Amino acid sequence: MCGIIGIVGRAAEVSGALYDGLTVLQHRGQDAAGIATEDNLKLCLHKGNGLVRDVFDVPHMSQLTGTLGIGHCRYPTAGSDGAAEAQPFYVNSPFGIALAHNGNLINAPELKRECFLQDRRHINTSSDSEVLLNLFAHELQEQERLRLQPEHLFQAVAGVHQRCQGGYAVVALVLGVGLVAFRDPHGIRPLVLGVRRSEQGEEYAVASESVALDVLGFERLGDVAPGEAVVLTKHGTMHRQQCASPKTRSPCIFEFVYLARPDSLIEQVSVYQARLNMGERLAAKILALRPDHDIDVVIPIPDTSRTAALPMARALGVEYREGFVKNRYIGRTFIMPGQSERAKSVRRKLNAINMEFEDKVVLLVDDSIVRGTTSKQIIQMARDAGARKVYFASAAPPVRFPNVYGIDMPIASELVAYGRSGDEIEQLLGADWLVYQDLADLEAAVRDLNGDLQQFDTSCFSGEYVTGLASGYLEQLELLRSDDAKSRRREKHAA
Ligand code: PIN
Repeated sequence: MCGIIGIVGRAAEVSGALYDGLTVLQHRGQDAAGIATEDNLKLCLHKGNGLVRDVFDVPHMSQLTGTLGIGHCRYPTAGSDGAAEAQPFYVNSPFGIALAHNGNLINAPELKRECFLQDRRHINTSSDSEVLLNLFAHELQEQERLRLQPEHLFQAVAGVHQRCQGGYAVVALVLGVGLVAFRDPHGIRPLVLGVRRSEQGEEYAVASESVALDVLGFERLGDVAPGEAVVLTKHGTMHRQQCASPKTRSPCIFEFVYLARPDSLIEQVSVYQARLNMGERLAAKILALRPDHDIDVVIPIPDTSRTAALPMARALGVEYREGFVKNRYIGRTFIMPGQSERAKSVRRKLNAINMEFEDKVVLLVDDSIVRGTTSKQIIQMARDAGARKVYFASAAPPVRFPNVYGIDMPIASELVAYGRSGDEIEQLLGADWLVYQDLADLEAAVRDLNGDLQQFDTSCFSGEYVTGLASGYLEQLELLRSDDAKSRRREKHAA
């Protein structure tokens, strides 16, 4: 998962706004960041490993001149490592193109081969984003135009859609022309479009989440449609066109569970309201299973689950209390690579307030259970703090399958729910009762807010992949993504 942003401004340098936008999207990836701007046919690019605030300083920012540009913050997805794979990526031909991408191409190895054998293009990293950039560059080259019109960019995007499979939201800067933004034909990864009216005329922005538009004062025009491309010219005009044959819109449901900020709107759905709905539905399930429950108190595991825990407490007729304090200066555990580092980090990250647990039957609520390592430790912390019984509720169903569309979910064998029944997971985590949201309820929690959403990418819960998967794909992923493989790669980079 990554964050992307693109802005075509009018008067002021755009780099400050891109920087601010990236800091608002920082929750989508803390691994690396980059900004590319255009100043009179010159590409200005700076990128590196780390948080946005660490990658850019004043000298860097002052070199990022021009009124249009793109930005990226990265969360490691399949194969991404090292500063060389920070985005945006750049190719000098044709025209000069910089590109930032959120998602994952599931046919990247074949495309990489094709790029070389058919298009004579060398891909220098293992990043699928570099593949995507070269494909787009090739398709643009095929237009055989010196002066590009929006229609040529649309045709190039149509060519990309025909060759790429997977989840992708993309923003590219084509020198001398402007920006082009597009989303995969299933609309798995999010991308929104906004406008801001200045004295000089209209300014446009695209971003992974609407919260970035809000903060920069852009009015939300809506989502980029699945398969659609939006061209924002350097002269400040906007052009939109559908560039793929229609597929069933299938936004990633994990954005609503955990990835997106609650103050974002994705597919017209408030992420916050969706999480409230998840809490309502989970409480209804608990009441159906245990109408005479003995829960004394609902305690969220900060931060994401707070939104779902609030209505749960009300529906269950018990108090909502804060029982854990999180050290806000430590990053999300989800993001720390390597099992042992993760295991160590939980106690440093969370501390219990004993008085909220002493002699009580507590219902802990989390947004999801992935590896189960933190959940297990948190349950033990609740016991150590004096809880009489510890129940655990997950606002999402069991995560049993890897994600292949750009979320760095562990491989199947590292998921606690993989191949285990609810009772087995309950035992392994050490909970007195474990209750999961049902998938139908999770889908309904989002669909209730936008009836047009008939389908979601629910692959990590259901094992159903909307794009289909080539045979052997998941096995390949095991090799690439396992914690062992990751630490081997880290050692290689450190050496
Ligand atoms: C963390 C949100 N959420 C907590 C992410 C832990 C799974 N984990 C997914 C639960 S926060 S584990 O609120 O954004 O800080 O199952 O892998 O142990």
